[in-house]
Amino acid sequence: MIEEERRVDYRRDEKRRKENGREEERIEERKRRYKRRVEDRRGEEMTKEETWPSALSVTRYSIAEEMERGSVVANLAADLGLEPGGLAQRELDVIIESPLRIFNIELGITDINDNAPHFRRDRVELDVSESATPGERFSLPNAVDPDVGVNTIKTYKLSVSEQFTIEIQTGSDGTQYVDLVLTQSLDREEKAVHNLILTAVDGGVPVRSGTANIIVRVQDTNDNPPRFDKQIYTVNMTENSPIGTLVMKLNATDLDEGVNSEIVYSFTLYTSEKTQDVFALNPNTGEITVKGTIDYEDMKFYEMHIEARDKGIHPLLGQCKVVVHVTDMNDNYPDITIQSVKNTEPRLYLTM
Ligand SMILES: [Ca+2]
Ligand SMILES: [Ca+2]
Ligand SMILES: [Ca+2]
Ligand SMILES: [Ca+2]
Repeated sequence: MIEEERRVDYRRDEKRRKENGREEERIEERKRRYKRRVEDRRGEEMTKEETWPSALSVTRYSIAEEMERGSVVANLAADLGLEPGGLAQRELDVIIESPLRIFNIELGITDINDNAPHFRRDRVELDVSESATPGERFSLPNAVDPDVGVNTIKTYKLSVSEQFTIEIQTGSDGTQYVDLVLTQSLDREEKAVHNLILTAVDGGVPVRSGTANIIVRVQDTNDNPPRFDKQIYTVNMTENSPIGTLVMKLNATDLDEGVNSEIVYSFTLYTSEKTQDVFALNPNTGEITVKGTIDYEDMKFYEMHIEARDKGIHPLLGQCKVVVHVTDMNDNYPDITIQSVKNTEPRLYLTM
């Protein structure tokens, strides 16, 4: 184990030595080149135009001698109009007049972490179906940070969520792409909107970050049937209740949204024709009203089997039963009813 570490250390040191060697060679070569240039020009009558025909502008700085170490001389990037990305390493020629000498100076310019990661769109709305399956991915915007190296974007973080996480993919050019990944099924009826915060973090010291609000709107699917609050409703009705009398109003509920929650009521096939002649059911309001004669002597009770169906593309339904008990109005008193019977001579019936 220790032996292994030593070997790694040795290799690292050797690599560093090689790199240093190469660097020294480069510096030596540069020194030789500039020595030749200075010698070539020595003795010539040098004017600025002749010496630097391609230099369109000359940037001069005056530096007082014995300036304190670490003093800021100039903002070279701003003066030369350079982007931070192009600043990592620059070669400069420095001319000192009388006597004329030219120095080539290589400046290593250190980027400072003065930019925070920034999202071009700080609010993103995503529509995700309630029926989306865990593992589904949705693209999120990435942030930009004009700094370079460690000072640019390092990673992304997502606020705590039970249903979502992020996965970062790195493109061939090093750009990071962020995917929102569903980790758990959604239920619009439980939570219709998820507010998430995506944070881009850079690797600078101190760390800087930028955020974007990710608003996930859960789109409804028809996953709830209409429900009645009871399976059986019992109603007492007196016989001969006038036509139009309200028996009851059904009120099934459906937790879904829009047409997925709109309900249509109807009698099922288990409701007899006779019952359907006596009672009317409004398909939209769920109101049951009297439409025929309720006669105790004819029927002591009626049974209506009713279904509520939603208007979803794949409709779901709920069922209930309404039992109407007919109460006799004439328990103790004789009653005379005159009935006209078709195609026969009028007759008088006396019923008790
Ligand atoms: Ca930065
Ligand atoms: Ca649901
Ligand atoms: Ca529904
Ligand atoms: Ca739903």
